[in-house]
Amino acid sequence: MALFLILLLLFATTILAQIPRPAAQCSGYRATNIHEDVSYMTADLILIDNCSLHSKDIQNLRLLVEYQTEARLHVLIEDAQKEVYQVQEHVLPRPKTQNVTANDAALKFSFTQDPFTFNITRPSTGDVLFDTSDSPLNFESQYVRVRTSLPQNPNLYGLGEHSDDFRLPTSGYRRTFWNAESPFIPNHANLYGSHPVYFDHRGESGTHGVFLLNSNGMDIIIDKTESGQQYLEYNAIGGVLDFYFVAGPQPAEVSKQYAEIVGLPAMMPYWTFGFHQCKYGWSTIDHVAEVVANYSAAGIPLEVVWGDIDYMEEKRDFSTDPSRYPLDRVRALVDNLHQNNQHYIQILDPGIRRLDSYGPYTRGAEKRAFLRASDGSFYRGMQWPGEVVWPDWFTPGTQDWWTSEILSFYNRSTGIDVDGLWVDMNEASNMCGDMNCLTSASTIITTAVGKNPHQPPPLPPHHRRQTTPPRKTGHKLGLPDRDLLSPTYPIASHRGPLSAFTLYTNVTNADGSHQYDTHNLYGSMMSAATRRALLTRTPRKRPFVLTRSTFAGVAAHAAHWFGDNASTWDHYRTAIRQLLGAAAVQAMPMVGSDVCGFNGEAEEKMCARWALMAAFQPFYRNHADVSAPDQEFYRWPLVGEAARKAVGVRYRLLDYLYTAMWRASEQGRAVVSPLWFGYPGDEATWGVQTQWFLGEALLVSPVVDDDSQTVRYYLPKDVWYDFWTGEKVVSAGEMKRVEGVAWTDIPVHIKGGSIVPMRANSANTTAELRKQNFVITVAPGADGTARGELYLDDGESLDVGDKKSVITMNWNGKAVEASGTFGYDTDVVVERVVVLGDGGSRTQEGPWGLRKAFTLHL
Ligand code: MIG
Repeated sequence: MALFLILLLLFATTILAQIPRPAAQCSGYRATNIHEDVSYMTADLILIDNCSLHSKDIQNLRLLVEYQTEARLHVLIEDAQKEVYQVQEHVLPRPKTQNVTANDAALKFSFTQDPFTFNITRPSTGDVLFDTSDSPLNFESQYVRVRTSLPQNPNLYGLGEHSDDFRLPTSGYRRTFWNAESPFIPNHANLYGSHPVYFDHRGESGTHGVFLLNSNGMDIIIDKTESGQQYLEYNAIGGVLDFYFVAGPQPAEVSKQYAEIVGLPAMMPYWTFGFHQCKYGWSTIDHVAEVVANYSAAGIPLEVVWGDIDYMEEKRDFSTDPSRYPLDRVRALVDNLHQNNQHYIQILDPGIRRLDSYGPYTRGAEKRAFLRASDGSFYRGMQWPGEVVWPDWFTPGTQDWWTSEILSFYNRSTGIDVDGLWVDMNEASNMCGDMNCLTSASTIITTAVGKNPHQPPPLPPHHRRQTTPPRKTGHKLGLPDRDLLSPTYPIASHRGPLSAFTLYTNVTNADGSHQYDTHNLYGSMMSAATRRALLTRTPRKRPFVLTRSTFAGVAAHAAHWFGDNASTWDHYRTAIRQLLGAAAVQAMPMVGSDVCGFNGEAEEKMCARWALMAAFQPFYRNHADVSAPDQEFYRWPLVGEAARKAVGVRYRLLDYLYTAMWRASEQGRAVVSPLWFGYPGDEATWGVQTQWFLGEALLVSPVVDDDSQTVRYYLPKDVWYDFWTGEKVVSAGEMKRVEGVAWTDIPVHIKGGSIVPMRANSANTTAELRKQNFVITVAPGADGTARGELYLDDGESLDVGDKKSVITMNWNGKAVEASGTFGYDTDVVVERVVVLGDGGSRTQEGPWGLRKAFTLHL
């Protein structure tokens, strides 16, 4: 591992040392045949002069501009022949246009004709949001470039997945999109997912979002020209320019508008908000049973236990190791968990062992479910089980096969009754370091070989050849005659060439598209296929899928964790930045890091802090590598104490979190947001990346410095209440410094003007939690009023129909009026209302039922 790390670092530094080249100027395109209507316009774009910077110029382009909604403007520049690859509609369904009149829209498109350049403005303020006039566009077969000028030092966020600052650097910064297995989540590197969306926050004058719907490998450069002009530049190695601009103007509205484009996140089952424990390296089922027992003995609620690849026989999907994880013992454990209202999830990898005696392989082969090399044989590579083939998600046969393997292995009466599935290695990760699987540059391969006596000899070079099936124009599946292995424009992937450690990019998918264009979609497609399989297995319940690799829109199918971080304070802080990027910008609410860190040894105090911090983040799972010591919360007294407190308070707040999740799945409202979402005009908030809002009422401000008991956090100008003591804090917009924060404490504030529903008591499982009554906490704002919301349903149905309650609560200084819909039948009541205020809190005992509207008088 150490050698691997060093190689990785060497490689990353070589790449990072290169400064982005100044973009050469070509003459670009001329707009002709312009047709303007009230809600859209079209034009032909004709190449002015050959330029061919990196590949062949495309002569004729077509422009479409659509005023899709008042807040959303669509700008598509595609090749006139419609051959260039575009993300398949079934992979990412496009939002429908509502054809609003340009005059009613919040954004305005303008252009110059010769050369063609365009800009996007916000007429209400006159702000120029996007402006390509400084450099005409390049649209080549393997290189697409467009650059926008920006105001100096803009506040840009997003462009995940990365581990860098939440507010992106504004000079010399490059973001590469190429999904890659990325141990230790290095900075300034492409990680597991690609989300070409950024938010540009301009304080009082508004926030907008820019999404480039393009799955090709790309570098986005944020820098300044020699003359000091700020810009952001897209350099893609294929695909079209399919831009969506959303107007906000409030940051929270930009989140919603983006979620509407890529798809609203799937509603999560209630139990998935419980605490999860995982570990790579639980070598026997007995060990797992011990962990469960230890949690129980330690009095730390454990909701979900996970099975990493340890359960498998020779690391093969859909198998259990007969001696270490005998099927009947696994079944017994799962039964036991279920009897105790706990849950079980297992991992699946996409690499399928190529072996004639292995059913999942032979059945997949029959269904033609696997990717093929150019000679027609199955495309092969190396993964944990040895030589593998990979599912081709672009053919219906693959879904059938995947579903039927899942149905049979996870059969409730004969197999393992999992409650959800975890899909890993789906970048897709290939342990072959080079094109012929000959590289031993990475110790990963040696490890794999060492662990697997059946390692086949290196693969023949038959994968190198490339064929292009004859096709009609208009298919949008990719131009012919491209160099699908080594395009001239080298994106800066920290794993090296495009095909290194993944599927070779010249592999053709069943529909005729190529991995070159679809690489970044592999993980999302596997997530969607797994979700569909779970829906077939249990049609009326919400599936739960956790995925490592992602693309824009993945949250409609799956939750996501941030991959293989390390057990360091640095990655403890990184987890907050990643949370903000994913949840607030990329419309992925159900996310979290490996709590206490994946690689390396977790230290007690750090793990205690992490246990507390992650309790206030949506997906809450402790996980570690096979080479890391066990790090369950009960292993240290301090962490145990922190965890009991953390899980306890999280569970009391679970319905508050669940309500936020429901809002996200209904409307795209962010579950987690940065301070500036709440205080867009307050400049002091724009760079904050160590605090976050959970829902709209709770501001979490953990201690973030290494081994420190001092915290500095910002409280914007407002009325706040200490979450733990109820003490009122009126801030003029101040940095607070608190010393002596116990290792079992985390600062949290309630924003004035909020009502927070909480369960009166925590419980050992979420099933028990659902039986607890509520306490309503009212935190009046400066004007003396407050509002909040409570969503209730059965916690698991895919479609709850009318059987839900959406309760709006308003405090007017004297009473809480609760109204809304009350379709969820429950005996649970509001047992108490607490109003926070100057001289301490006032309490009124209930009960008030939750079956109809009620008023809580004080
Ligand atoms: O190459 O399944 O990110 O969470 O424990 C490592 C074993 C493979 C990587 C995942 C990690 C998981 C591990 N997997």
